[in-house]
Amino acid sequence: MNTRSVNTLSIDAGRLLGRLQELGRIGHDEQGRLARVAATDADKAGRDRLVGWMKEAGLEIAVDRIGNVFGIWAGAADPRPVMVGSHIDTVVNAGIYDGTYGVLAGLAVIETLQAAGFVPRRPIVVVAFTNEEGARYAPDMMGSLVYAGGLGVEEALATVGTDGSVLGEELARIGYAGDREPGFLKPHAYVELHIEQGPILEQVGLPIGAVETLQGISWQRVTIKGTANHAGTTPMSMRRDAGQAAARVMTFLRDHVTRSHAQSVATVGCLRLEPDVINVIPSRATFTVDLRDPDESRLRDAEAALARFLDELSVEEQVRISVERLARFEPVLFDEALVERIEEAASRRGLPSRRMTSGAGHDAQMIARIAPSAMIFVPSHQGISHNPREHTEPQDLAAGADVLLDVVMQLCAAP
Ligand code: HGY
Ligand code: MN
Ligand code: MN
Repeated sequence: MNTRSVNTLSIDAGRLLGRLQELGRIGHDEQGRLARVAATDADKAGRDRLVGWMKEAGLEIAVDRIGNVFGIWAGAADPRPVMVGSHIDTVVNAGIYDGTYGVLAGLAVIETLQAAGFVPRRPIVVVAFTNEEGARYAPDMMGSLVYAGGLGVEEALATVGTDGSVLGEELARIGYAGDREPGFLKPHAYVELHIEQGPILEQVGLPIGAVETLQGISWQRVTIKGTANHAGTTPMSMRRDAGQAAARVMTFLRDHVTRSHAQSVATVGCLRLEPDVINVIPSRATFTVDLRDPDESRLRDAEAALARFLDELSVEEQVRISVERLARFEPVLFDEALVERIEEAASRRGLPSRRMTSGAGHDAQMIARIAPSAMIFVPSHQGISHNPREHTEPQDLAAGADVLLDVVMQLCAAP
């Protein structure tokens, strides 16, 4: 089998869709929300199901020390594998496609090539990286960051979660504290297929995005300490209200990014007030700030503007403010030759595509540190993601997987 017949093959779309639905039913919480949060029992259940499918495909299973799971189709001449994959951990109240689609489509690519008698020049590996979402342990994209050498594995394993758990203990508890050293496979290339999670492809009516860049990400946790006092007897002028101060930060962020540039975004996703009682002025506010921008200097400006605002705020509101950095990743440029392969593969199948920047963080941005990497996007209905209403049309899911198939075949056939 060689590349001439590269686009006569197609993945088994029915099996891919069935597995997406099946995995989407694994890991719901007591409120019925999909929550395969990293290193929880729900995550274990999803991992176990994925490993089962990998074994059925006859792949060698490897797990590294940060819990990244690899399905390896070994045996080729050249030792450096073509790597595909993404993550299967989710946020809370997640959709069923974010991450999971890239892992299951990667597995489908291997199964399709095996069934077609394709003999790859290189091993092909499908990977599910640990803790891409960062919902329990910061930073996000942690498993791929450790794999790429951007974070020490011991430091990562010692990370304390939002629930007080320790990642290394949890990975051991769920049976995924592996023995391979992160980075044990040096990819020839890494291609990640993912839903766009934004509105662009659907708005412009295109089935494929060739992702060439990924924006910068800044995560911080802010703690504001004021004074608890009586909600009824304390005059407004005498309050040291941590809740009011937090509210001013939230509106400052929105005003700052909307004033500065259409592409900048700011989110306060977590907010906790203490003592959280209706008639007590909050003594403490703890919240997270997620700032993102495709432009590194603009992102730095936003961080600096926030820091200045917090200094002024602490004086005006007579509160004490402390900030903890949780994650900081500069914008990433993907491999130009790989992006062109994605565009060409789509075009050969009659699928129009456009170049894009990813608004979301992805494992590809970390693996880009150690190997040529790029991403393929498919449309998200109404741009919705991190939400059970996340949806991509079956024909778009199949088309994206076929483009991945063709790119992988090209990479495995070329010297
Ligand atoms: O935060 C992100 O963009 C990704 O979903 N972890
Ligand atoms: Mn994702
Ligand atoms: Mn996500």
